[in-house]
Amino acid sequence: MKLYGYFRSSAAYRVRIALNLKGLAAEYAPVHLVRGEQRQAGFLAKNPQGLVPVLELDDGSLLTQSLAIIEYLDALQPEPRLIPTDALLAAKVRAIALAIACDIHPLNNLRVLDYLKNELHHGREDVGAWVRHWLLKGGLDSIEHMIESAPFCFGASPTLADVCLIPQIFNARRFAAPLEHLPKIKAVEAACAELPAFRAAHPSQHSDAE
Ligand SMILES: N[C@@H](CCC(=O)N[C@@H](CS)C(=O)NCC(=O)O)C(=O)O
Repeated sequence: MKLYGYFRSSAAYRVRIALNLKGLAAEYAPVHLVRGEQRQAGFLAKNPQGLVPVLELDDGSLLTQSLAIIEYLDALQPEPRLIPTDALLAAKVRAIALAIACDIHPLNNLRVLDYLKNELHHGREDVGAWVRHWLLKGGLDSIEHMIESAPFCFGASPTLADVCLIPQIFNARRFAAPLEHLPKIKAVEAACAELPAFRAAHPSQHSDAE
């Protein structure tokens, strides 16, 4: 398998954590998002959306969308399960994952921030305020109340919820969003930091880290 990603991409970070938790190896192929490599024809042929991650399977199949990729990995290698078999718990896990992937992350994506800067001519301070606002308001502030137990979002082992939360916390810290008022989120962050699978997936650990 080959994972197309970018060290700081939180969506690719989710897939790296999932691969590591499952002990699956994937070659890493960096796509430099700031230089616009995701919009070049060669990459658009892999993902017409021009977004990372893309997981290329050994038979050439191309998978896009981090949550779809992780669902595929969970089916391929069921242990450890990231989406619980219990339907009620699975719905709760997916609710946190989707709150991050559908409601928080798209508002803070590179192309959205570039549009604010380059087309609408907002300055760096405005863009930072936008990011912090949408990260917290109805975002991490709400997820704090959706976390049910310790040490991970839903008990003793990490699920898709933790896999999505940790990269979003990384983004929050990168943009200096205050997290002091979110004790459950900080506790999950501390628990995940103990696991080699999460540590090895951190953006600083990748060949394209800057
Ligand atoms: N919903 C997608 C989001 C993918 C996404 O937005 N990736 C970002 C990096 S985190 C990207 O490639 N951005 C490039 C751009 O904005 O031009 C997923 O979960 O895979």
